[in-house]
Amino acid sequence: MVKRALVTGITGQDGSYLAEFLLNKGYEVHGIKRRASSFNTDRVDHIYQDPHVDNARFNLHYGDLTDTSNLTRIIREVEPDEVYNLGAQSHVAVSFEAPEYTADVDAIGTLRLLEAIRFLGMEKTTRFYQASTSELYGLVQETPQKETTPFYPRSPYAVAKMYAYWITVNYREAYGMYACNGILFNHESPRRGETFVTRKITRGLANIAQGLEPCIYMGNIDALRDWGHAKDYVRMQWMMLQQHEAEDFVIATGVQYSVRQFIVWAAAELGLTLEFVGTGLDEIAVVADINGNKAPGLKVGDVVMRIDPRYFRPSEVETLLGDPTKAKDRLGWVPEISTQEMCAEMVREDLKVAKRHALLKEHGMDIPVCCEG
Ligand code: NDP
Ligand code: GDR
Repeated sequence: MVKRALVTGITGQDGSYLAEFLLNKGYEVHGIKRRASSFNTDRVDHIYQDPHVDNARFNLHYGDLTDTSNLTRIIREVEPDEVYNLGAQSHVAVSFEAPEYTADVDAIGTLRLLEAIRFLGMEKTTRFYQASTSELYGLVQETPQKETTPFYPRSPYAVAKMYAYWITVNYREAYGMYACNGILFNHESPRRGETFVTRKITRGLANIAQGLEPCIYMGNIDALRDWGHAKDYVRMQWMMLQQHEAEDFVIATGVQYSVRQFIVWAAAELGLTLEFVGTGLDEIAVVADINGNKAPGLKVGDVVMRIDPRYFRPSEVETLLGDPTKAKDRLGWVPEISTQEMCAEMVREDLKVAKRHALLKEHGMDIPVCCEG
């Protein structure tokens, strides 16, 4: 029997990698995409299958986590064996700007899905994965953070995700559902959204190296994160749904670095040695040395990074470090790609795009460059 999976957030970073992974495992994959005024399926276009062809195993449905009847109808039609709830307003800083929407999508959206499964009488047959987050630990109560570490959320996003975490646990306990939380620490890739810090750095520095923009503006570069690769993490999302009993797992690398260190690595991949000068809001990063020919747009002494207070958060998560021992011991999961390798891959991919944009610009085309985030 071919297994059927329904993935919310399929157009996002994780959704696209998970869809590839599940297709490779032989699944029929259904995804929920939002209606937008322009195409929003870039990350899954390469696995798109013509729905007019018989036995297409990749199907997209219009929907939204704020729409109960729509979710219920899709679940009834698809009858999924597994639901992966990856859809979310996932940007922490944006959640301070749009707290109510974030709660509606991230918290109540999760309840809507669980309740639809229960309402349709599928609670004993459909397995449910909830994309929980290390942001739950917020103001950390213990280091490293593991499954038993108390939560202390520090943003509307994290508070909404805390509701989603507990409602998932509650449906497991109340209705015997196979429902579990993956408490995932930050994970990145060349497909990472452009306004998250790693991608903002790799894309921004690649653009600067090609002379497309002068400088990146950053927030708290002393923040410490445990960054893994999204490809490693979606494998674990699937593994969590294949067990005898539903349980919650922390997924992390067990190593942390600062945002500043990530900037240094990304610059090094472009042949640049940086010197950080000044402190606080006046800190800048200056090019101290250049090797190779990846950065024709720069010379020694150029400033490539400045601090802009607009990127500080009203309440910040300063440090996160996960302990993935349970995932390793119980499921044999270990991350295969290191943070530094991932950074290099992201820079290489962003450099390809930047070079192409530089070429277009040279031939008189106007290239929009935006690095808000
Ligand atoms: P992305 O931001 O890349 O993707 C989010 C997805 O959710 C997109 O497909 C987006 O659609 C969709 N979405 C947003 N709002 C709605 C809505 N109202 N209804 C339906 N779908 C919606 O996130 P990631 O792939 O990085 O993360 C996946 C999940 O994992 C998220 O829930 C995130 O909070 C969580 N998480 C992520 C971590 C990370 O480091 N990446 C770590 C821990 C948890 P569209 O493309 O149209 O915007
Ligand atoms: P995070 O990721 O908030 O951890 O949430 P993000 O990459 O946005 O920030 C990481 C850290 O970097 C600091 N920072 C900046 N962040 C952004 N975006 N832009 C900047 O200019 C900047 N300068 C410094 C931030 O303050 C923060 O400390 C991500 C999301 O994917 C969530 O959905 C997920 O749940 C968590 O990871 C785990």
